[in-house]
Parts: sequence; C-alpha cells; structure tokens
Amino acid sequence: MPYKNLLIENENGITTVIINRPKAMNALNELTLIELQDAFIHLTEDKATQVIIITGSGEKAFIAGADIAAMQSLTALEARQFAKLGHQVMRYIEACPKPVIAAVNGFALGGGCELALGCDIRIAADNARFGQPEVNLGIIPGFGGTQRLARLIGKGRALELILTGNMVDAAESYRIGLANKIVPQEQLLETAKQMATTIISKGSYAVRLAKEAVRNGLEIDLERANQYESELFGLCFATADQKEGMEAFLEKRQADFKGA
Ligand code: DAK
Repeated sequence: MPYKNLLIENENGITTVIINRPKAMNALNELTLIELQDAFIHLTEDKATQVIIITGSGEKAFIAGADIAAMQSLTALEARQFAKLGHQVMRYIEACPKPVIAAVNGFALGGGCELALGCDIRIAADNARFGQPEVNLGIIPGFGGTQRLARLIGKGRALELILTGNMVDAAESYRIGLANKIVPQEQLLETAKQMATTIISKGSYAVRLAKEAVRNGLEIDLERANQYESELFGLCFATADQKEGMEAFLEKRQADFKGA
C-alpha cells in the first residue's frame, strides 16, 4: 500500500520504514501514526520481512517528536484519541514478533525518542540527539516515555532527561545505555542492515521466542520470568531449527535454519 508519510523498502528479508516528513523534521502527526500502525500490521504477517529498521528521512532528524503544530489546537477528546493511537503504534512496534531496529539519524525527541524506545535496538548516528523536551511545552511524555525510558536507563537518568528537557548527544546516549552503538552518519543504515543480516542468519523461531522472553519477562518477577523462559526454552525443542542447529554444530558446519 502506498503511504503519504512513509517510504517502505525491502531487500533480503530486511524492511526499512522511513518516516518521510523532512520539512517538519519527521514529526509524528495523526496520519503518520495511522500509516505506521497499518505498516506494522502488514509487516508482522509479511513473509518477505524478517527484521524491520525504522529511520527518518534526510540527515537532520529521526523524528523530532509529535507534530506540535497539529497538536496545538486539539480538543480534549481529539488529544485523547491521538494519545490512544500513539500508544497503539508503540505497542505494535514493541510487540512485533520480528526484531525492530531504530536507526537514529539525528534528532529523536519527545514522541521520536519514545518511538525509538519501543524498538528492540537503537543504533545512533554520530549526529543523533535524544531528549524528552515535553516539559518545555507544558506537557509530559505521552507515548510511554516516562515508563520505557526509566526501564531502559534507570530512574535517575530518566528523570534527569524528563525533568530538564535537555538533550543528550550520541556519545552520552551510548554512555547511559540509550543507544546500543554509535556510527558515522554515512554508515548508519549499512550498520543497521548488517546487524539485521546477522539476526536473519539465525533460526527465526528462536529469535522470535528470545524477543518474547525478554520483553514479557521484564514485566513480571524473576522467579515467574525464569519459569516462563523455561517454557519457551522447551518449545525450541519442538522445532526443526533446534535439531539443525545442534546437528550442524556437531558436524562442524554452518546451520541451515528454516524458521520452523
Ligand atoms: N512538530 C512540528 N514541527 C516541527 C517539530 C515538531 N515536533 N520539530 C521541528 N518542526 C519543524 C519546525 O517548526 C520547522 O518548521 P518551519 O518553520 O521550517 O515550517 C522545521 O521543522 C525545522 O525546524 P527548526 O527550524 O526548528 O530546526 P532547528 O535545526 O533550528 O531545530 C529542533 C531542530 C528539532 C531542535 C527544533 O525544531 C525543536 O526543538 N523541535 C521541537 C522538538 C520537540 O519539542 N519535540 C517534542 C514534541 S512534543 C501525547 C502523546 C505524546 C506526545 C504528546 C501527546 N498524548 C498522550 C496526547 C508527544 C509529544 C511530543 O513529542
């Protein structure tokens, strides 16, 4: 399906979703959120997609936040609807059974930082800047930032970002565990694709269960989470990939995973 604010590219099992509103620093308006939701519903089922990369168009911004101009005049009911939509999109991204990598190519602010937080892995270009500047606008993060940021980088660091509205550069984002790695801007997509290719070379069923175990396990206590992990671990032994993976190791050859 052609989108107005998204570009979608696919090669070798990797689908790249590009937020394409460069004149507004790729800010998220309602249509962009609706298109993202639709894209993720489709990509979740799409057989040609094994890993998804999200990035922004141009070299300045990943996503500079929710669209302030569009938000300014929302009624309370419209704001409620907008918030619901935003949460839904974050959930689709986070719960997607396929790995999602954010390739952060510039400003990732407000809703943009929150969208990156909903992804599994964040690779930052050297010009990336992250922040939750909502307090500058008299609001608080509304797409899960207060929750996901604290879970990822800890309460103190999350509160510093959220209460000051200050941005952190790529080096600091890496130091505090917000970004997984930093690369020069021109190598950003290539690095994200290399990582995606590495993931694709593994058994996709195991990859999916591993994501599920980490994501869901973090929401419950350790004892039950370990129990949950045991169940998923057991499930791996019902797959052809487990047999192939172990056979290949013992036969000293590369495994040929089928994702089954
Ligand atoms: N929305 C709309 N337009 C934006 C934008 C944004 N978030 N960010 C930038 N732009 C537009 C600018 O207005 C400008 O447009 P023109 O004037 O050219 O028409 C163009 O992009 C270029 O921006 P600048 O001229 O400002 O470029 P600079 O390089 O000087 O600065 C900047 C780049 C990213 C530092 C700056 O533009 C900036 O500070 N932008 C705002 C960043 C921000 O505050 N982001 C957080 C937005 S609030 C909710 C759930 C979630 C949210 C809200 C509600 N519910 C629960 C209801 C989320 C809120 C947010 O994300």
